Amino acid sequence: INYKFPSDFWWGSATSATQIEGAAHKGGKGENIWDHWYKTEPNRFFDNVGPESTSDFYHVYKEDIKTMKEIGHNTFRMSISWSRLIPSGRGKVNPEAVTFYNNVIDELLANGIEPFVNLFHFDMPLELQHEGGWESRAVVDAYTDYAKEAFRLFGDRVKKWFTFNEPIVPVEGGYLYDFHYPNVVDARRAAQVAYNTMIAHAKAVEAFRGFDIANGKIGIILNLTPSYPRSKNPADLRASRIADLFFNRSFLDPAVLGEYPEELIEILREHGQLPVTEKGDGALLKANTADILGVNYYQPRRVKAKEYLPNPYSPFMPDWFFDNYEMPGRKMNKYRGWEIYEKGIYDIMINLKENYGNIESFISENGMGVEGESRFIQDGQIQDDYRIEFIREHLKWLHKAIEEGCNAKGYHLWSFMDNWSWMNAYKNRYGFISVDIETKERTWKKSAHWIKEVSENNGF
Ligand code: BGP
Repeated sequence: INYKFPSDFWWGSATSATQIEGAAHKGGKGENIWDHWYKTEPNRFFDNVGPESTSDFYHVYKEDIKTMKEIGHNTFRMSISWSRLIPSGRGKVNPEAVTFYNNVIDELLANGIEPFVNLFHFDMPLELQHEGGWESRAVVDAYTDYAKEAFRLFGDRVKKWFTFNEPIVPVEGGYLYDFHYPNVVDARRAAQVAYNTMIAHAKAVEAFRGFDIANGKIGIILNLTPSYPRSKNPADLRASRIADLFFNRSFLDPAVLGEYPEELIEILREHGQLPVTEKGDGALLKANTADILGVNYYQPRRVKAKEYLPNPYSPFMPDWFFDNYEMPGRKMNKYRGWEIYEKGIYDIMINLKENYGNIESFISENGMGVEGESRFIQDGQIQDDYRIEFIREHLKWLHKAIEEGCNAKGYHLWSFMDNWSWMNAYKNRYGFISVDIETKERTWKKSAHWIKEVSENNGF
């Protein structure tokens, strides 16, 4: 074995409630923005497939958890659906949801798999979105109550908690670039959404500490996309620094260091984009930094200085400061259209070590989406050698980071099985396990056999 990982390394995979549970209108679940958006604009979704049944985890979780054990998982990342647990977002708890999540958690533990539980994966309860979603401080309070309810119900068994998955994505998708509901394009409102999400995070962390959960840790999951400049010339360097401020440090700094970067505040102030704050927010953020950080990494961001200056009369956008840069010769995942740059995982970890107190972290998502994956079926199995190579090359860089003292504790593939994804529905397949979307039948891909061996040997 050339690459041996620490003996307590976490091997697992990541999922989210909306993407795997299905039963969107069953078991007493309330509607969230995805159920609603699909109902009103089905054409936005690939193949007109919505979140109604997805991979049916709600009904077949036992079988899936058995498979997780068989492929060597010792951890599993899932999310709780807010609108399943508390159908209108605040108030009454749904007893069927409590039973469901209790069953899942107990089944995982009985199989020696530690649940990593995330509270929010893009799935705002519809009624709260109608109240203003993350633009509203009342919604922040409703989220804090929901988080408390989850800690109270499941904190005796769940020890790893996460407040949000990729909180920048609802900001980009819902308030800047029109790929999530509510399809607003307004940078100032986006800044408010980002800020209030961060306040919700800090309030949940504060509440968590009040529960005194033995050995419990709480953190946040961020999609960190290292921002690489085209060249070392000052204009390119500035462009990449500002992209980093907007898309990484806007959450990373307050979550881990307890404060926003000065330069980001200055830019927003200069352009009249500062969010509304409340007295005491600064102290709240400072006192409630994360214990643990999940890192989702798919692809880097490459930027260059702006070619044409933005029209000063057009509405402010982060893109005023940089252009995306298509580096010649970069390696692409041609089945998904994303760049593959394995060393990015190492650069992220070194940055966390050098600038973020070497916070305990792990890869909470990394993976390779493939469109039309059934074309790789041979002998009844998807021969996903490309995925094996993808994972292996990323793990090599993670291993190097660990050898150099980075505090990286685990690796979670996106995803355990093929699942429904936001606008893309079942277009991009990510799983170790393939799912027939008609019959819901599961089949191991070649990578499932491979990860079983890697996890059991704790290396390769
Ligand atoms: C991440 C999300 C996941 C998942 C993944 C793959 O950003 O946290 O929920 O969807 O991306 O993306 P896609 O399905 O669009 O290829």
